[in-house]
Amino acid sequence: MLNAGLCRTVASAESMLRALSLFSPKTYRQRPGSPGRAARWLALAAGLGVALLLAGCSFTTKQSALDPKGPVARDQLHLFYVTVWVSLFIFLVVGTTMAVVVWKYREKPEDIGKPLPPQAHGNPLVEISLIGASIALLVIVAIPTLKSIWFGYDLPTDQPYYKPSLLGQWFPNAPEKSADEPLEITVYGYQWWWMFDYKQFGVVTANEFWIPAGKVVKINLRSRDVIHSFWLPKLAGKIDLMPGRANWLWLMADADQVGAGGQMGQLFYGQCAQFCGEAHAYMLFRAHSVSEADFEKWIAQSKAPVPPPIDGTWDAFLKQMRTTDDKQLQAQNPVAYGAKLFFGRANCLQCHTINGSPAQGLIGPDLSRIASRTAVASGIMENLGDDGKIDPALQLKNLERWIGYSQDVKPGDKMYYLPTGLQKIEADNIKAGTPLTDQDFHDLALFLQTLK
Ligand code: HEC
Ligand SMILES: [Cu+2]
Repeated sequence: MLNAGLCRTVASAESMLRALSLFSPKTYRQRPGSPGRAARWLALAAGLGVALLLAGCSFTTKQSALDPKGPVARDQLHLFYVTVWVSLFIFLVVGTTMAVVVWKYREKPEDIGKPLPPQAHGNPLVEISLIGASIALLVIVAIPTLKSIWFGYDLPTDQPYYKPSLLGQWFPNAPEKSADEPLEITVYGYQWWWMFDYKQFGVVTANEFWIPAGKVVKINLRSRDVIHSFWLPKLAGKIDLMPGRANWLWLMADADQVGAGGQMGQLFYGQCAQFCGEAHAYMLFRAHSVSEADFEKWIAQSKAPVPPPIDGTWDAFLKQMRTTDDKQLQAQNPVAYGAKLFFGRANCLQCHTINGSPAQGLIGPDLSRIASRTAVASGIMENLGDDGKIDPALQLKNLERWIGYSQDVKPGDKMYYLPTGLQKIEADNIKAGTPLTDQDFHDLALFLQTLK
């Protein structure tokens, strides 16, 4: 079995090589089993086609590690290029030697039928020098690799180049106890979304996070279930989030990376880079790099409790909701009706948090400021219009679709399939004769859109 497979592999490799031997001597080409002229030209055309396709690659796409915008990614790119140049050198030397030997010692018409030349062992001097050269090349790669590892594992807060990066040095409202620390964000990986916890400020967000441009940020990497990997190609990565292990990394966006200003800032795109289950490919995230002033505003706004849709306290609002008629409320105040569903029949509060409200669920993303996000469901449904701003109509459509049909958008997602998820909630509502309708999903989405 194995042998036959091996033979077949060797045979097909040989015929592939033959197909490419466009310029082999006529005698060889005319042997039985050699591919015809058409096959050879086809092989050449395929090769050129691949080369053309590769030429279409861009270095500056959204998730290109070849377009760094911060010191860590720049250092990683430098290491990458060292490796590329060394490998290219090896490739050229080996490739050229092979090409010369194959051409020089090829089978010529007059050789056909002659016995093979004597088969001898190689030259010891050449072999030892090749081993020496390989070791030298590995050392050339190892030195910048080690430097890079140390660079990534030392918070550079004491380097003049990065000053001032300690919270107290640039953030007048920094909490007392963390004034001598850099900004820290603890990232929790979930199947299949991200939680970003700014413990120093008591602010939590999900799937999109905000950083001040030009400041060192320490990112603590934690997992709530399986292994994930944090990768923001233009800034830093990839380091794993492992259950039971306290990994971390630091990153910094260059000081000029603030986009058009405001809280949108400059967007950076990232994703989970470690296979983590069914919806792994849909586990994306985004970073907004903003000016210092906008970052402070963002923190202040994120700390503020969310008011209920009708003036007063949440308790008073929910009490009032109990006595309202659904149909009437839906017609008069769809946002309030959406909130009523959220805290009632649709049971969204068991998994989601809205800051300052009775919804304090921890199973799904924090929704306190869901309407300020540029995508829904960890980066897979785009809210941005062509002008690069959040398009409210598009966002509404995305939220509606996600709430009603999340399992179509992101197969396997836990919002639907957990034992307490929407699948179960819908089944219960259907049993009670009050199934959720598309209009309900719409009103829920309208309510979420008020959470800016
Ligand atoms: C069983 C727990 C659970 C329930 C109940 C639940 N969700 Fe979720 N929700 C989740 C999880 C988990 C995610 C993350 C899914 C993903 O992206 O893989 C999520 C994601 C979301 C998102 C996307 C958040 C973002 O950052 O883009 C929205 C919006 C949302 N839920 C709204 C709702 C609404 C409205 C309800 C009630 C109808 C609801 N959820 C009920 C668990 C739940
Ligand atoms: Cu993951």
